[in-house]
Amino acid sequence: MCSIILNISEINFKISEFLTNFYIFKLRNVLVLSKNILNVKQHVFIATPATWIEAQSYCRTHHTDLAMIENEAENSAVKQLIPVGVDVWIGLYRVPWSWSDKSPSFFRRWVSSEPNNNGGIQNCVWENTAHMWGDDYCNATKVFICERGDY
Ligand SMILES: [Ca+2]
Repeated sequence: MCSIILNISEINFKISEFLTNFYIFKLRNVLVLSKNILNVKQHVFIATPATWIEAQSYCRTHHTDLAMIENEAENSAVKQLIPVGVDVWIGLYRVPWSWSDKSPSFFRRWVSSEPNNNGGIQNCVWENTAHMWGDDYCNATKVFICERGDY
């Protein structure tokens, strides 16, 4: 039988070493511990403007769903696809804030003035080229980001 006794400062060092060598993030409903920032989803920019519902339908037919952004790595991957000055639909909607597949949303990245729910009916979410988010009318037409992935 072998045991290792560490004092508190050694334990703190081990924990900080652990945290700098691993990433912890939520993927769907699972907490993932990884040596690398995983991005198992592939994101696809769709340049044809559509309402949020039309965009969701298109993504589900041709890919997996509208982009559901659950961590900083996924937000960066999506941002890289957005043309400068363009807002895109992502798969987030209100009541309460949920992803397109009805999973709860924990990661958010709102513009400081958003969500303002203008008129009380801005229930769908766009992302801009600064990868910040806002709400808008779901029947507004925007280009959009689909995702596909095995999860
Ligand atoms: Ca708004």
